[in-house]
Amino acid sequence: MTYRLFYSPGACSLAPHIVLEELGVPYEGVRVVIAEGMNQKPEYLAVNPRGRVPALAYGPADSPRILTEASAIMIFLARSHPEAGLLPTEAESLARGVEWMSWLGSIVHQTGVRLVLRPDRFIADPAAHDALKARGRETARAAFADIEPRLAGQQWLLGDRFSVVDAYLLVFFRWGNRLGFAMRQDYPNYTAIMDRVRARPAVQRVVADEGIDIE
Ligand SMILES: N[C@@H](CCC(=O)N[C@@H](CS)C(=O)NCC(=O)O)C(=O)O
Repeated sequence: MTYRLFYSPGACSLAPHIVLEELGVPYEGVRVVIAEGMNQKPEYLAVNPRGRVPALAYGPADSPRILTEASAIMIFLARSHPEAGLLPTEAESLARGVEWMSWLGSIVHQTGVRLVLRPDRFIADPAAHDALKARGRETARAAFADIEPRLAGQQWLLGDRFSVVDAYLLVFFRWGNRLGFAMRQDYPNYTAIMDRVRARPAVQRVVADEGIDIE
């Protein structure tokens, strides 16, 4: 079985993309470039009617199953390939990982970064966009301030082993830079972990493949 990951360069799909590469399993990356509106084309809506990335196709080639939501895809992949150790199995550590991914994927992504990058998705009237962007920036700033002390002295987010949550954190680190936050200067604990993530060969391959910059 070959996985197929539908992704857009630099989107939250970067995290499951990294996870697939880390696992070393066969997969095909299918580019669905949001900036070109490909996520709203009928071909992609047939895959994910919600019109968002990521989506993962798996199972029989002639009748694949589709899984959406970055955190669900990462949990599925990590648990399907437990030998890679990309997610803890012990109850509290696993719950910590899910706690992080839920918060990142809801509050930080949808009510922070998305408000800044896609205010049109919330209110069509351009007159409202500056206020939405300002609100999103404040949410993102508060999130980075929340993340930073929690990472003090940590080798990786969940302790002594790289996990899917570290891959997910890279998405937000990159977005922070895109939003003009001085990530390296203001969030040294966060940056130290991200430097370790970025040094991983699998991460370097995915960043090159997507053709993106992190900073
Ligand atoms: N809750 C979803 C959010 C997915 C999402 O919002 N993806 C963005 C890219 S980061 C997207 O597809 N945006 C397309 C659009 O808004 O048109 C997840 O965590 O996977």
